[in-house]
Amino acid sequence: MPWPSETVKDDDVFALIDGERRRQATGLQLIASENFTSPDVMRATGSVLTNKYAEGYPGKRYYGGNAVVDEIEAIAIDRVKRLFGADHANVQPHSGASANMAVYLGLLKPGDTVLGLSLDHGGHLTHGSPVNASGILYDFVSYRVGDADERIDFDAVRELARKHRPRMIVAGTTSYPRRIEPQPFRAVADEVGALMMFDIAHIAGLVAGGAHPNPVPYADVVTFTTHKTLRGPRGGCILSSAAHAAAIDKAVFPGSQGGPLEHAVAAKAVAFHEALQPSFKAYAHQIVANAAALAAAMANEGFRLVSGGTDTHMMVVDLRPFDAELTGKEAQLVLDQAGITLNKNNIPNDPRSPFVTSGVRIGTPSVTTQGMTEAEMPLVASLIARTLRGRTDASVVAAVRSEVAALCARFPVYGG
Ligand code: DSN
Repeated sequence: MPWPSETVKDDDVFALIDGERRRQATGLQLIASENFTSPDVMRATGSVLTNKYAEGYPGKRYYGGNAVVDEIEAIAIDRVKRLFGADHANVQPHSGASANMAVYLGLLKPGDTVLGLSLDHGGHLTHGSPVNASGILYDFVSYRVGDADERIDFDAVRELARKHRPRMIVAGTTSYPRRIEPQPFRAVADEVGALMMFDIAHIAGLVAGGAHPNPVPYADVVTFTTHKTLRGPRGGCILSSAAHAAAIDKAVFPGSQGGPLEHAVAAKAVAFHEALQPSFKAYAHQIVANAAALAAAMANEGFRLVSGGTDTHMMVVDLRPFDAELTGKEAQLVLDQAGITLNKNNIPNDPRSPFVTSGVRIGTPSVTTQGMTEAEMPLVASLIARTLRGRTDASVVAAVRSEVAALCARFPVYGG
């Protein structure tokens, strides 16, 4: 029997997908964790591999018919190991959160003590937030950024580690604009006999492109998502030393996942291939150059950059010096109307709640994929500032919306 869609077209969903394509193409996409993935990555994601069950690993599956899938997954593993110089890779995690939970399941016992960066200082939900399974099942102790410089305070990390003797120390962030050297984390972990996990979800593409130090030689385990700066499909990945390989694989399947999404695994393989090309290095460095230029331009417009700037693909912007009344929530809403997409974000020690916030987070991976360079960043900053200054005047917001569309038309994603 044929599929109903051969005769009854699903105009509702496909019209909406087209609307989203238009939104992405005509607005500025400044969410630091997003990117425009390649047509080849999307082709693999939308392939017949979505039809296949493949519980297990290459050569050891619970279902027949996996000869082709085995080859695809083996290619993905080989490529990502080469990309990051890792001993072992598991490419099956459905997301970054799944990857992190699998690491905890594989290497910790419930109730073990773990150090992680506090969510409201730039950490991730899965680094021990009390509302997340990580914080419910494990005894997370949070470290924070320093009050004065808003950077990770390694003396404080060491002090907490000496006091709490964690089983694991988690490095990595979701809204922290500075480079993170892996060696100081390794030194503290060694001193107290802890494992070290580095979650490079945000910076995986920068690491792959040589624009951020690679923690793989220092960490016991490295986790990441494949869809942020790495520009692959939505998904997760775990790298580890050979010593932890068996525990990690067992924790992913059968420990916490069932059938892997082999269409996503194939798309990850495509993305790893793209990231192995010399041009990806230039891309990664351009993301960082664009973020530096945008941060400088934002400062010129009267905003305060948390920690004074950025070394990566993102910045966290304190709105209060620009306008004490303006919240991150209001900024996100009005910027959306102007075609500028970013997210509200707490700044360290924010007096406002995470639903309101005093800041926004801005990233440059998407606009860099579109081909924008440092030359466009002052205009981007001025479009943001004009919208926020004129936020109660619909004509200002509409005028910015037109300029945003004109700017994006000069840099058509997917060739227009
Ligand atoms: N939601 C992602 C981000 O935006 O940083 C992290 O999982």
